[in-house]
Amino acid sequence: MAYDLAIVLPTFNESANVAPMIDRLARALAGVRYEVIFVDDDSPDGTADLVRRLERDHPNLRVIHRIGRRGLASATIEGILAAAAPVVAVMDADLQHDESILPEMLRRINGDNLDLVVGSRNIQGGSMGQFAAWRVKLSQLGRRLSLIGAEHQLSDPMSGFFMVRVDSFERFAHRLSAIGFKILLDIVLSAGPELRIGEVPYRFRLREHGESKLDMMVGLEYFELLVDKHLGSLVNLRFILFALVGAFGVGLHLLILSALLRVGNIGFAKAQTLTTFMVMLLNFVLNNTVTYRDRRLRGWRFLRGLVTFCLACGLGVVANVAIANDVFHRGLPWWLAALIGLMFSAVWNFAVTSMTTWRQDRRSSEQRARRRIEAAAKLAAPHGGGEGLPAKSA
Ligand SMILES: Nc1nc2c(ncn2[C@@H]2O[C@H](COP(=O)(O)OP(=O)(O)OP(=O)(O)O)[C@@H](O)[C@H]2O)c(=O)[nH]1
Ligand SMILES: [Mg+2]
Repeated sequence: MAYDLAIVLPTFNESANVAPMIDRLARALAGVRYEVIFVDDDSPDGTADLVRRLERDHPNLRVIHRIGRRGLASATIEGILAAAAPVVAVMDADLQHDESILPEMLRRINGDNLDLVVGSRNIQGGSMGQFAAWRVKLSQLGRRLSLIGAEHQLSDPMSGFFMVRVDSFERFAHRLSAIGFKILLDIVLSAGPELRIGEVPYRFRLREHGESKLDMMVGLEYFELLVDKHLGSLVNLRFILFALVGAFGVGLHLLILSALLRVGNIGFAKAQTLTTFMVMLLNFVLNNTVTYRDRRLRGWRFLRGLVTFCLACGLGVVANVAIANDVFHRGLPWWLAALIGLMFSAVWNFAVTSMTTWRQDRRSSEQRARRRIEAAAKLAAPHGGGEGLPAKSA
């Protein structure tokens, strides 16, 4: 069967929405030859298993089940590139996007020869519905930020509801940042001025089942996406986060130290030592949670990481003081000497901790993979005694 349209639905814990979503698509797309591709990141609620079960009665259903991966943008990209149809619609799987405009979007993308059609809540006929006031404000702020330096002035760049032509998408897919939640903005900022865009209004609905995945990280990833798109070739995003955490630590250090000196009955040396350790611990936790969230250390690796982090930063302090002292005595003003020392230790700390504390542990992930292969071989071997799978596979 040749499809005219694919619907890509990224999911994480959306099992309660799967069946209603499929029914609504069937009603909205009567007469259209379409396939539905769920891209699920191994949801603990069994979303992928549920789709697999439904596939038996719906030959146009498919699930891409990703293990050990998370991320809305990357899930969407994989879904689009897996489509057999020439045109793909991307929607949230939580019923918030109005599927009844899909035929109009399809008519526009084909009839007006467009690359991209966006479902917009901000043009005549569209609306944010009953969305909470603070979420509307947040969305508007995001929109304003996204417009800075953009070639296309979309009315709703924060929308997760759009339709794209696959051959156009393939042209710029390698330029996508694939960071965070805002894949439409990523597309528009990556594609260049030649992208032909249309908009169709829709009314945003409230989520009825399941939980929102929106959290602080989504906001952070939005800024990462903008920085990557505008300055990606000039700056290292991880270094910027690392330096911001460090700058926050310096401010906090001064605050805690002044509080300890005023309130506590301890001398300067003790207060300074105590504050240094507290701030180092906090910096480690922040970097582990935010800067290196994709390589987050847990359990005993967290403790080992804390030790290497403190050692690296300790050496950084020594080098910082030595360099600042040297340039100060060469006649530079005190503040410039201090800044040069701080810059050096930021670069040093980042370089050393990225190679020690948060180095990509290939050996342990290889060992994990080997253990998985061996376990699978045992399962595959009849009565546990056969030859099974080879112990090491390519
Ligand atoms: N595959 C995959 N899908 C995700 C991930 N995070 C969110 N999703 C899906 O992306 C869609 C949008 O996520 P939501 O949590 O609804 O985000 P939102 O619409 O901005 O927030 P609400 O309005 O509160 O629902 C939903 O279908 C989610 O299940 C992820 O890490 N991986
Ligand atoms: Mg939602």
